[in-house]
Amino acid sequence: MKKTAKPRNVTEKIIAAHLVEGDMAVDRELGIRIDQTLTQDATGTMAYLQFEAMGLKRIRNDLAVSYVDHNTVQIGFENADDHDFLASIAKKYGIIYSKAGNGICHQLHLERFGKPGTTLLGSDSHTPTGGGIGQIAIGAGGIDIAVAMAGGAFHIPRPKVRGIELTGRMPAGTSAKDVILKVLEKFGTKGNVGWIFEYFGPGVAALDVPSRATIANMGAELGVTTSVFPSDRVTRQFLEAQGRGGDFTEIVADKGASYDDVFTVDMDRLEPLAAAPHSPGNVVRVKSIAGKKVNQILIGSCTNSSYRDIRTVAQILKGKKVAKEVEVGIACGSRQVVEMLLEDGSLAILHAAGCRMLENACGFCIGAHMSPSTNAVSLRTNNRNFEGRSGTRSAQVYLVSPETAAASALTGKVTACEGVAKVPMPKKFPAVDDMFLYRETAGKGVPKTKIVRGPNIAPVPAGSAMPENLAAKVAIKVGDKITTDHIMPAGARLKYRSNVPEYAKYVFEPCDRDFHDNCRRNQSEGWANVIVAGESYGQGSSREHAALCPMYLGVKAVIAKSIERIHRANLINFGIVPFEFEDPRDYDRLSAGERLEFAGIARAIAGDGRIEVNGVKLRTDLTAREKQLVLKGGLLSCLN
Ligand code: MIC
Ligand code: SF4
Repeated sequence: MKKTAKPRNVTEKIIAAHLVEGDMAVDRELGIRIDQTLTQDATGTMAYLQFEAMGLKRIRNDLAVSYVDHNTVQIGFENADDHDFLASIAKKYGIIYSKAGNGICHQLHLERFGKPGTTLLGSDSHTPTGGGIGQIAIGAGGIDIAVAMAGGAFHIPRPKVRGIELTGRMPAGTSAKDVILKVLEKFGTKGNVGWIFEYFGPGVAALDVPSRATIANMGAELGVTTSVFPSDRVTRQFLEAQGRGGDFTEIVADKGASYDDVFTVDMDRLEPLAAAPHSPGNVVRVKSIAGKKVNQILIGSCTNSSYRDIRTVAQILKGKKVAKEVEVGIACGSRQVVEMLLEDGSLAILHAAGCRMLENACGFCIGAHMSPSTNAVSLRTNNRNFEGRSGTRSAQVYLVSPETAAASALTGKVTACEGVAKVPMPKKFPAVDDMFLYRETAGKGVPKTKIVRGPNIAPVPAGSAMPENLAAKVAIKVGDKITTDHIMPAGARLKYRSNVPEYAKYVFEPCDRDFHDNCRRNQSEGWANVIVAGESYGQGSSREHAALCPMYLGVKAVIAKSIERIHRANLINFGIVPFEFEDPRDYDRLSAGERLEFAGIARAIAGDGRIEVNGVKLRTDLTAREKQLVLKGGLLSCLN
């Protein structure tokens, strides 16, 4: 009898088509080919310095785009110097460059470049936004992007695929943001490492691409590898309207395809939700906080800045004024969005309602501006509300849908939206591409280009090989759910991203201002440094600086109850061992300042990853590839 192929889900199809190392049925780690890469300026400078160090003439993947959207405030010379550096690198190596003001990387990539069925690797944790268009789109550290641009594979743990079945239709006043908040309510921000969430079911067809992108985007908060939607009729219409019908491929799960687990969201029963301070996983009903006085409302970010989102807000605010005491700011995701809002009169509505129109950039989302006042309540449509990320430690930030944000703007209090007309997907989106540079030399480059390097661009520091025995001190002991915003703060410090010695001065600034000096002192006395942490260490961003700067300060190991995916990969890429406690209760037995003797650490890493230190049993579960990275002092040392 003829053997019929096993039915496959969308994830399996795309990964199988890109597999270059490993066997999907048996191996722990898979190597996949990367078609497209994206960087943003805050992580891009390092990625390109690392790419330069590889000595290639041009990029080797299909498409690389360098976006400038994070550091656009330009107080002082640093940001502008970085932009010049990025532009010159792009020109030289065949990368498309998106100028500051063009928009937010994920929104722009979805509109202009994302292609169903391809792989996308981005130096930003919200790269999975591309899952909304049927891409396997993954966030990673800058050095992984550099390797992918050089044609190298990217390694992921063999995914477990959770099918998220969408049934029913969203009730009035709810939207995609409420769907992903529902998923976050169920699965939280920890414990999802290694999973891919794939959306399926009858409810999917009713979601337009921007809504799918919102859900895939904020899947990053779950800590999953990525999230993905099928590429279907809706995807085709979106691409055709973008003038990119040729980029469409249908990718849907086969009949009878299975998942490792299934969770159903009955959208008929959805209600407006919010993530309360200080975690995207802290989900509450909007009803339960209704009437709370609000000081600030900010709409935008890569989660909710599409034409669909801002047009919805305009419909709610039409002919009305925002409440007198509330500050309302709106940042569109791209110039295409702005152009459409100009054309259909939405911008005039928002202006007349009393909104502050902000630049098409990350801006408020990363605390680069618009910090709220002391103890303020700020309602935002972005994806993260970690303590202090807004720039104001005492602020209470709630994450909500654009519908809830707009309804609340009118009352000055948390208010659920009772309903608003659905924004029809435009038949045609205008191509507003003039702030993309070097498209004509994409993939080829202009080799003679001189790289512009201002004084803020410092060389990438090198790692050191793991010694046979390690004498270390616990430089800091932190608790559970420490985010990369705690480890390497952004906001006012963001401008030092291309200058590791300077940026390293602020490692753990929100937790312990003496961390840098303590590490330096330990280093000068011949000790290595160790970080001790609780559950889910390194949540949030892909910023490799949260590993690179500690490496620069002599950190050789992190000992935690658990470590999140991207951060774990970044630690390994910079030669820092990610240890976990065999018995999490032993966390209580280690204290800050304690001396730790790692006898035979290199042997343990090369072997089964187990070691006993000061009577505490630790383990690190590394693949053969990862062992090499840690032993040699990181990825750059292995490449050179
Ligand atoms: C974020 O949302 O935290 C960021 C800023 O976009 C980061 C990247 C960075 O730290 O530069 C991310 O999500 O990876
Ligand atoms: Fe930018 Fe915020 Fe999106 Fe990060 S989450 S890419 S800071 S808009």
